[in-house]
Order: sequence, then C-alpha cells, then structure tokens
Amino acid sequence: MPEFKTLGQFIIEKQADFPYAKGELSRLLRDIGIAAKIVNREVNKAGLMDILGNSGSINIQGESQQKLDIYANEQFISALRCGGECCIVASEENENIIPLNDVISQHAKYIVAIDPLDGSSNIDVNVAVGTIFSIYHRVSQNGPATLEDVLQCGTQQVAAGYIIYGSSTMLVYTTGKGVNGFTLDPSIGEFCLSHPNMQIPKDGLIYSINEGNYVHFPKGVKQYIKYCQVEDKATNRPYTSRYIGSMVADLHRNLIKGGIFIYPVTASAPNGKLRLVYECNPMAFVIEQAGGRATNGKDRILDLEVNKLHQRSPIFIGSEKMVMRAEAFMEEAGVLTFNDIVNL
Ligand code: AHM
Ligand code: MG
Repeated sequence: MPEFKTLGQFIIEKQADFPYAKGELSRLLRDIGIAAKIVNREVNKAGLMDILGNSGSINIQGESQQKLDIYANEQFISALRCGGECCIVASEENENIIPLNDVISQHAKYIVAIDPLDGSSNIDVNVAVGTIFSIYHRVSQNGPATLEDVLQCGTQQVAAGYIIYGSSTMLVYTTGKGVNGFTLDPSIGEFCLSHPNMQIPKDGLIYSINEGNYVHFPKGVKQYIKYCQVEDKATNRPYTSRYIGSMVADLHRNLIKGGIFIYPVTASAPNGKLRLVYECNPMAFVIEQAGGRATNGKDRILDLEVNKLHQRSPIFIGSEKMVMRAEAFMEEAGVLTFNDIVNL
C-alpha cells in the first residue's frame, strides 16, 4: 500500500518539534482545513447553483442561495468560532473585525485574517480561485481583543497560507519553517502531503501583471514589462506572460515554475489594489519561506507598517532575481506613488 501523510498527521508530527506547544495552533490549522473542504465542495458545484435552486435563489434545502464569497466567509468564521482557538477574525468581506465572543473563543490566543474567496470574479467562468489566511498571536493581555491585535507587522505572523481551488484543490502553508503543500484527495476527503518543502526557483521566465492597465502604470513598471518582452538569448527573453486574475492561482504557478507577480500602484489604484493584511502579508510570508522575495517595489512587504484593516499595498513578489530586477527598474525610474506616475 502506498504511504501518504494527511494534513492532520503532518500537523501533529510538526507539533512534536515544539515540546511546550499545547496544540492550539495545530487545532487552528485543522479548523481552517475543515472549512476549506466545505468551501471546496461548494466551489466545485458552482455551475450547478442555478440548476439546483428553485427560481435561481432558493436551494434544495430551502435556504436562499448566496454568493460564494459570502458563503466562504461564513464557513471560515463558523469553523474558527467552533474550533475555539481564535478570538478575532478579520476578513475582506467585513468592514470591521469580528470578535468571537463566546466563552471559549474570547480567551483564545490567536487572530486570523482571511480573504475567504480571492479572485471570486473568476467563479462564474470556472477559473481557479483561492482562500488566503494569516495567523497572529493576540498581543493584548487582558479584556476583549481589539483592532490593535490585528494591525501587526507581517513579520509577526505565526503561520500563513492559501488554498487553491483549481484543477485539484491544494492547501499550502508555512509556520516559518519552510512551505508544505497538500492536495485534497476527494475519495477520502483528506488533504495529503504532495509538495513537501516547496522552493520557488531563484529566477524564472514568467511575468504576471494585468497589462490592460499598462497606460496607468508607473514608468518603472512599464520599462520592466518592456524588458520582459525584449528578445535576448542570454537571458531567455522574451519571457512568458501569464495572468489568471486570481492572485492565489498566479502565485501558486509562479511558486512552482518560477516567475514574478506584480500588482503596482496605478492611476486608478494609487495605493495598489491588493490588501496588506490578508492578501500581501500572508503571500509574502509563504513566498519568502519558499526562498522568494516580496516587496512593494522598494521595501519588504513583511516590514510595512499596518495602520488600517483594509490597507492596500503595491506588490512585487516571486522569484528573488526577477523581483530584484523589477525593483532596479523602479529605483532607476524613481517612482512609487501616484504623484510620481509618468503617463507616457
Ligand atoms: P478580490 O479579493 O476582490 O477577488 O481581488 C483580488 C484579485 C486578485 O486575486 C487578483 O490578482 C486581482 O484582484 C485582479 O485584479 P485585476 O482584475 O485588477 O487585474
Ligand atoms: Mg482578494
């Protein structure tokens, strides 16, 4: 019989590395894995929603149908509430933090920030979407946890990861000791270790950016894109352009094959589009742990000061050499903010 290791087994095994651990983080990761399986089930039948529901809005259980991002949000919050290891959830779907005020949860020591369904505009067209999560220790000592507990620097993350609902479903996470990937085996309903110790290639041949926004990009980004497109045999250029429009899917591919993903400031998104707390920081933690690099075009993402729950940041992330080269273009052009954008 072939040997395999489930996510649950792997988490317990890793816990043994920390003799004083009480298993809370392990249980929290397990709760996220459970919610991921439920969301996966719904994402997989997304195209059937209208067929199964009466008049398009009521499902066969008589419940009103919801958009999948709202559904995913509820599933993750509910799993974290029931698990009892998390005192506050911060979600892309909620304007304010969600304190889990029941008797057990309010004393829990972890905070979870989450983008429950990233790239959800891709759901209707059967393209891969994802969930991104980030875990912090609560910093306040007494009383209910607050927003201050959430607004921590990315370097303070205890764990982070993503789930990709793609041609197969995978959960990839780090606790700061490398990155491991687990593929869901639908026949047994378990995530099984399939990608141990993931490493992103130091250099790559893929660039991922929404080139439709080209005219609104800063000069340094425009020049980097042109660099990617120029023919040069010595550096294997021109590079390949791949952009799915789901950050999780684009980054997952680049993590495996090598590449750079850029979402810069644009004229219409002067601070960038992606959110620091539950998109950029967790992905930066994963990519750094896999040997890659993540900056805002100049400064390390994980070092950025977090002032607002839904704060945005430009992001340059992926293979170390590619990100450093893009940064060099940014530095040379001397642009980072909206005011600096040069419309060529
Ligand atoms: P979402 O969290 O509202 O889905 O938005 C985030 C998504 C990312 O997954 C993706 O990289 C980006 O938005 C795509 O944006 P654009 O359509 O501007 O290229
Ligand atoms: Mg998102």
